[in-house]
Amino acid sequence: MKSSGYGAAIEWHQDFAFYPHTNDDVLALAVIIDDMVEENGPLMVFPGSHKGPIYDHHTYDADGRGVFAGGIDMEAAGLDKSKAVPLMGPAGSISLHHGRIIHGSAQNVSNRSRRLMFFEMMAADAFPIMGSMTNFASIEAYNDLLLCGTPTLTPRLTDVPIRIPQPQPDANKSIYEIQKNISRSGF
Ligand SMILES: O=C(O)CCC(=O)C(=O)O
Repeated sequence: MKSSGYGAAIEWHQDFAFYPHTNDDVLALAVIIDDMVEENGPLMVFPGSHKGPIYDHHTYDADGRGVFAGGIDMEAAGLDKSKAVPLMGPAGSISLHHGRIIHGSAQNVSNRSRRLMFFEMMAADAFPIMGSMTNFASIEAYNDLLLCGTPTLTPRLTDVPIRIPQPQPDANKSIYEIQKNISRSGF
């Protein structure tokens, strides 16, 4: 949610960097609650970037010690943000983005709010390796969340790029808080 006038930017990142899975059949569905226009900080994506690498999402101190900061240093990564496209539409629309796609959103500089509700989902056989934001109490609790398909105890392992999001700054923080550790904003 971004309030009118000051809702903060979400720095460029890949969801898969937060929660690598055994395969990349992982996506996020966003329900657009307020009309999404250029001025209120729409979600922006780099088309095709879900087929590329997982970029470094760490920030480093003077001694080179890194901490997961949940965002990409765009300059260091050689990424040009003019290549990103906004996902806009009237309230009630949805957007879908792949877990590996580079995305982010600028500050809300308009006089209207910007609310999006995300549902993040994966194939039944894509198991989190680390960093899942949902704590599953048991395999039954995990299976209860299946929308379709068959529960399995056999993860599908595919050749996907992975980085481990460790060390974490602190447990149970929102993306806004995690990204406060980023040394250089991409917006
Ligand atoms: O709210 C946004 O603009 C993006 C949020 C996002 O990318 C995330 O929570 O992973």
